[in-house]
This record gives sequence, C-alpha cells and structure tokens, in this order.
Amino acid sequence: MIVRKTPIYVTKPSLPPMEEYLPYLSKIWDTKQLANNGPFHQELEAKLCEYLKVKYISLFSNGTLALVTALQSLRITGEVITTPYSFVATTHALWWNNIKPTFVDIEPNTFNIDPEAIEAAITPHTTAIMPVHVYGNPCDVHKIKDIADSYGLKVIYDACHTFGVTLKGEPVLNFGDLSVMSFHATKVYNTFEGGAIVCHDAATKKRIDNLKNFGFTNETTVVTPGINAKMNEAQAAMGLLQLKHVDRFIAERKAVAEKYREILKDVPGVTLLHDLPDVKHCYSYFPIFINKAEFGRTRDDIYEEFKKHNIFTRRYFYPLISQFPTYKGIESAHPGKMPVAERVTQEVINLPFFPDLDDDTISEICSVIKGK
Ligand code: T4K
Repeated sequence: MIVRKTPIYVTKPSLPPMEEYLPYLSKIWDTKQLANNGPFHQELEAKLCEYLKVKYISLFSNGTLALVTALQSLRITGEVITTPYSFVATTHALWWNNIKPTFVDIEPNTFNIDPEAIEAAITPHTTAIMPVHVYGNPCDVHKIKDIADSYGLKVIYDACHTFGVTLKGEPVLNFGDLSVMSFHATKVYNTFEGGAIVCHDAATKKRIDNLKNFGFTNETTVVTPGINAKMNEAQAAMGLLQLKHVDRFIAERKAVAEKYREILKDVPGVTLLHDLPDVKHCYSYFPIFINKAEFGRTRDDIYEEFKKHNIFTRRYFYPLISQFPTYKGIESAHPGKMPVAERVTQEVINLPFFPDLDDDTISEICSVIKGK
C-alpha cells in the first residue's frame, strides 16, 4: 500500500492570493474602523445583494448566530418542523430559542426534507418549517410554500450550503421568509468565518440588524435584547475579495465533481450525487453513498481505509441530529420514524472536495474506493 506523505482533508479553504488581501488590511489600519457596520461591511452587503440577486442581506459573524437570530427576528415559538439530516447547528438554533424541533424524514434523491412528511407533522403548536438545502440541492420550495401558506407557517431556510444556486434561473435564497447562509472556512465562499440572513423587506432587515447589534437603534436606544453577532471588517474585506474569485472556484469545483463522476460511475454499490435538472449548482460537497450489500464493504470500512492512506474524509451527516443525546428523547426522533434518513446516514461519506484538487489525487482517492 502506498501512503501519501501529506494528508488530504475533506476540504481546503479557497483563498485568493495573499497580496490581494493586504491593501484591504492597509485600509483598515488607516481608518481604524474594525467592526460595527464599517465601510467594507456596507460594501459587502451591497455587492452580495447584486451577486446573489437578493433584495436585502444582513451579514453575521457566523451562520449559527444567523440561524439563532433569524428565528428571533420572526418571533418563532412552540414547535418547528425540520430535518435530522444536517449539521447540528440547524437544530441547535431551535434549542437556543427554546423551540421544540419536530424531525421528519428526507427525500431519497435530494436528501432534503420530504414535503409529504411535513404536513403530517403539523400540530397546533407548529409555527414554522426549517428546511435545509442539503449539499446545495434546492428543497421542493414550491410544495413547502403551499404547505406554509395553507397552515399559516413561516419558512426559514438553512441555506448554509448554497451560494448562488438557482432553480429555473431564480435564486433559491428568494424562497421562504428568510434564508440563512454560512461563509465558514469550509464553504464554497468563505470570509474565514461568517454568515448572513437574506430577507425580502426593509423592516425585517432593520429588525435583524438591531438584533445582531445588542438591540441598539442609536447610541442610547435599545429596542430588544439583541446579541452581538456582527461581522467585522477583516471578514467583510475577505468577502469582497472572495467575490472576485468565487466564480472561478465554483467552476473548478464543478470540474472536480465531473472527474469523480467519470471515474466512479460504474462502481457497484456506490451512488453519486448528480446535478438536478433546472438547477445551477455551487458544488459545495461531494458525498457518495455506499450500499454494503452491493459494494461488499460498509461505509465505515471505507472511511477507515481512507485514514490508512492519510486521507481524511467526513461523514456529513452522521449521526443524524435526532440521534444526538440532546434530541433523541423527542418522540419524532425515535428509531424507525425516519427510515430514509436512518439509512442514508449509514451510507454517506464525503470525499475530499475543493477547487485545486488535482487529477492524480482524485484518481488516488477513487483507487481507495475501488480497492485497486
Ligand atoms: N447549517 C448547516 C447546514 C451547516 O453545514 C453549517 C456548518 C451551519 C449551519 C453552521 O454554519 P457556521 O456557524 O459554521 O458558519 C464543518 C464546519 O465547521 C461547519 O461550518 C460546517 N457546517 C460543517 C458541515 O462542517 P467540521 O467539524 O467537519 O469542521 P472541521 O473543522 O473538522 O473541518 C473539516 C476539514 O476542513 C478539516 O479536516 C480540515 C479542513 N479545514 C477546516 C478549517 C476550519 C481547513 O483546512 N482549514 C480550516 O480553517 O464542521
């Protein structure tokens, strides 16, 4: 067995050349404006609205605080219907707002919340739906809207895996009452850490902006017990710079996905993530799904085998959020209730996936899967 000398991880942050960042830092040093809605922050909000084709955006220090604040801004209470197949932050945001999550199953092809299951889970205490566009695959936004409209529910999308994704040309961020983004180091577009809430009217944006800044509306007026979730100027400057490179990063990710698909297309027991019709993807993750009966080995066999080769994959998303101790006592989380999610979480493994992943390394990774 040949073991590579340098480890390879599930992702590597996309960074522009450092010298392009230095002039931004120099400006920060000149103005001494480090935080609190500074010039880079304002410019980034405007530029992101333009790039993403959304009306209003409010920047955050990370995606998790943006999720927590999104729920606060709409005063969501009681029960919220959500997916167990996501990063824990999705449900933790509910917990931080004292909201009970109701987990429902996912669709087998998109891995997103199953709209059919949503309706059956609505109770008199349900106030909202919090779906996730998993791996950047758009949810069934039209069906979810119909259900929400029929029952008077709010919809807050966890859009942390989507950047610039469109459905029939329409930005997916424009669906739902709010969409929450993450600009974490591991995402398609990063500001080191960061996040945002997309909303559709000025009054909501104002409320969100107050909430992320302690509730201040001016020097002496505090209208709500807000939190500090502001993005700082170094992050915003990085965001401005990343915008100049992100199209190339996404194109390179697409090329890596295509290479993986080409090499792995006929491996028995391995299912790949494919592009969906009418969707412009951002290629945020490259999960594959291992069917033990057909493949001959389990997902965890492969995960351990990769480690022996100095390749560190991740199992996004295993365990299901509903299987973590905090949530597993909730009735909707009980074993057997979500057969699709319970199967998929045992099958998924995310391959290393980032723009400059070269062809030789991709072939090496695929050889571990193929066992040759
Ligand atoms: N909702 C959804 C659906 C999400 O996926 C996430 C975050 C959130 C909400 C919350 O958004 P944020 O509050 O994070 O903005 C990672 C990320 O930490 C997390 O942001 C992400 N989802 C999740 C899916 O993945 P880990 O625990 O796997 O990350 P970590 O630190 O082990 O990084 C994975 C690999 O990436 C490392 O092995 C090496 C590489 N790496 C990572 C970092 C942070 C680097 O090379 N450089 C780096 O700076 O959770």
